[in-house]
Amino acid sequence: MQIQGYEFNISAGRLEETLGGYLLSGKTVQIGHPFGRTLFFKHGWQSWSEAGWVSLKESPQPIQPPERRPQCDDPAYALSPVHGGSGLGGLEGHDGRMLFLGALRPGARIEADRLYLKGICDHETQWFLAYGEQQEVLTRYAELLANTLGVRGQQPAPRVWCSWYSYYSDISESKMLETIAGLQGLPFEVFQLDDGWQQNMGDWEPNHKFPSGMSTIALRAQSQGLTPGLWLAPFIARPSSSLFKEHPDWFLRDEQGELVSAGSNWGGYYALDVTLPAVQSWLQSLIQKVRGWGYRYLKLDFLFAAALPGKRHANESREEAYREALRLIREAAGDDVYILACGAPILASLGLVDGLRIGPDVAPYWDNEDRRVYLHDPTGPSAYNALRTSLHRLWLKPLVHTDPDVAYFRTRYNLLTPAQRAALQDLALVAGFKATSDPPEWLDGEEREQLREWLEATPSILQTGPYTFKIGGREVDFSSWL
Ligand code: 9PG
Repeated sequence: MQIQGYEFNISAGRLEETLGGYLLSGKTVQIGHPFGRTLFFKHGWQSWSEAGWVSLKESPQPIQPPERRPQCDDPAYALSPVHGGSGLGGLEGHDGRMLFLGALRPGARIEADRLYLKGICDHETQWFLAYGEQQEVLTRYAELLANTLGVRGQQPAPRVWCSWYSYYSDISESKMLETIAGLQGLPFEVFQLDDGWQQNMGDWEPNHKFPSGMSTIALRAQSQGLTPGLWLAPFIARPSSSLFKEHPDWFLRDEQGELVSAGSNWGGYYALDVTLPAVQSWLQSLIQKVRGWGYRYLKLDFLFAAALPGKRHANESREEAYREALRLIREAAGDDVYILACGAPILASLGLVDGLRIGPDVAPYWDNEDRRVYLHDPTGPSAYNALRTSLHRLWLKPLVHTDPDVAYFRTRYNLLTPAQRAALQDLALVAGFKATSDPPEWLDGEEREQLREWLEATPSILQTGPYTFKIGGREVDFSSWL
């Protein structure tokens, strides 16, 4: 059929017109297109997975080394010879507009080659098909997703201080109490402890560096008007953890009964089978426990692990299993707890979490070329990788708070140029989520003042093109960084 002057050959169960495009239904749908080896809008599976335009002229290259694949993108498709993405995707047409296909439920794959754009799902679903300007089709898709998956994060996102991108896991009670004290006079709303407080991945109890227990930090933050925040990775555990040793049968295995690896850092770790009733009650008590310690902002990380391919106790699709586990967590946390999902399958998290990390980790340096170019891995920590993927996920803004990761104000321990630091600061403004990890004592007077002004500012944000914005009166163009 003809759409916007182009001939597309559509096969789908049903097709009906909707505002801005068409609704298709079926487990698989296929659109023959006339654009040849054009650009493909790839949308990676989870927070850290690549999102951006890639060329169909080059074959997809598997991420190296293989052990890293489970935590980079959907490992089910790590070796796919065809370009693909998760949930949604598109092709650039001859006139620069976009042929777009997006599923209205989680669990779908989009594939593209020089002849077809395909949608593949393990269950019946509806799809939105459109041809138009990138901004318009993505905005319309977000509206449709809001109806099927729900929306959270309507109030402005909180301003967060997070311990990761300065101290990494080298945190302690005394250091954190000092940091909280130093934050006085800076308009933060959340003080979030990151990785480094726990005994082990899986054993979510304070380690020896937090001798008075986790409530101490929470109380001190609160007494200074800050919401206490805590990082945890509820769906994973290391083999050295007591959790794993006591319950090896709680962990996800493949058809052969072998444990499914969830990733290779920390000497490797495994994923819980979140459909097991015993695991579900363990998860709920974990969340109630940290709530009891006083934390009201939870950065839940490595969430993809619950949706990895494997054989589960309950016969649900993997993204349904994940979504159900998130629902149980939300129920245990209560509605007044802010949940930031990180390393999280994107579509399957919508409607259940308040904030969503939309890119890989930033770093105080621009590129991670060894991994990005030679190992075909665009998910390594770097300002560039974070900026690129986050920019291609801003269409999610009407559905959830979109977290592009922290911005830097410090020059200490930082290789970013002033312009690169400014790009990350602006990215946070356009994404609507402001966070930093800069310890106040690392900032000189001028840097502290810049941070304060940035935290206080509430400029109007107008998107004028895929990569161009008006922030207040200022024109900002991110395309020169891409
Ligand atoms: C804490 C960090 C921070 C950060 C998260 C997440 O080895 N890896 O592939 C790997 C990927 C991401 C990652 C850490 C390790 O970062 O995004 O903000 O919370 O965990 O460990």
